[in-house]
Amino acid sequence: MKPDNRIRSWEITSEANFVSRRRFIRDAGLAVGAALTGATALALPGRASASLRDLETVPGPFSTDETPNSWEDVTTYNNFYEFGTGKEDPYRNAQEFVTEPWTVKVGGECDKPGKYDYADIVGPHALEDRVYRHRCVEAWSMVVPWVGFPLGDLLKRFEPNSKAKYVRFKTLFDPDRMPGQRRAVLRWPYVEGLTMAEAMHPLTLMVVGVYGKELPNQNGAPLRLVIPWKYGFKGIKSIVEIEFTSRQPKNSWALATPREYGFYANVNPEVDHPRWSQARERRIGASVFAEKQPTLMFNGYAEQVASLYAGLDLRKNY
Ligand SMILES: Nc1nc2c(c(=O)[nH]1)N[C@H]1C(S)=C(S)[C@@H](COP(=O)(O)O)O[C@H]1N2
Ligand SMILES: [Mo]
Repeated sequence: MKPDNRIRSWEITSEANFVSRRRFIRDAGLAVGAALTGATALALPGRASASLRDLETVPGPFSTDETPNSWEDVTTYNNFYEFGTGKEDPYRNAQEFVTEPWTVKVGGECDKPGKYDYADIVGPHALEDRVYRHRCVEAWSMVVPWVGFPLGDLLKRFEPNSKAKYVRFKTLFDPDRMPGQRRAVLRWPYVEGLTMAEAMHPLTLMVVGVYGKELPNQNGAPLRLVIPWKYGFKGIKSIVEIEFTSRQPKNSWALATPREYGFYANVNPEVDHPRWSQARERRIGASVFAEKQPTLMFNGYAEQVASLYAGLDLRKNY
């Protein structure tokens, strides 16, 4: 598997920047440093990367060669409403979240339903490094070096039957452990869904880590989805349930605001959100003087996924 001294692409780019940026911030003072780098939350307390386990990984396909965002961008600028609605809230509020033991209930239209613990879910799969573009519906983006394995390889093990047309995912519901769930900002638990074709697509990842380390809580520990051609909200975090269904499942953002968010949520610069344009995006961590950059059809993964939507009206099916 991975030789111990293998250097991954980001280790010579972002991690090096990360170290020098920290030194710079320490020397220059937080306010000045944060203003110049566009970085956020650099002085917040929390679990350092050093306390997260290193994962044994192999290089995976489909990685972009764009420079990954820093560890700090990826782990302090998050959306995870179970831990608050502010971008730094997940980092501040998820540190004490305990993800061991972790059980996933699998059911619906399949021949191998059951309760599987984390080791059952992850154990048989080789963990891959995949650097993906990550585009939030709020018109910002990052580049993230995820660690995971193809979701389809996992789903096949549960032997979905011929009635399985969709897969539905559910996040943990536990307001004692997820303080954001004490407020009705969304209907809890968070739910998401994919068509079987989307779920089985080789780009779709079950993610267990980032930057070669196990997933920090704020990024959706211990298991979350990443579907890189869709808006970030499809990437449901802290998954405890997987269900194969014959009918299109509801998803949290479409339930909350159906006029604004649909089931598909494919990144599409030509279909605006009712309240803002989706044509351009702000790259987190870029200079505060940088221009927004153009958003790419299917977030730049059109070659791989456009055929999934042949004949579908993407304006209606947003
Ligand atoms: N359970 C759950 N999953 C979630 C969210 C959430 O609030 N709750 N936010 C989504 C949104 S809007 C985005 S952009 C991504 C953010 O992932 P990141 O914080 O790892 O960048 O997580 C998605 N998954
Ligand atoms: Mo998002």
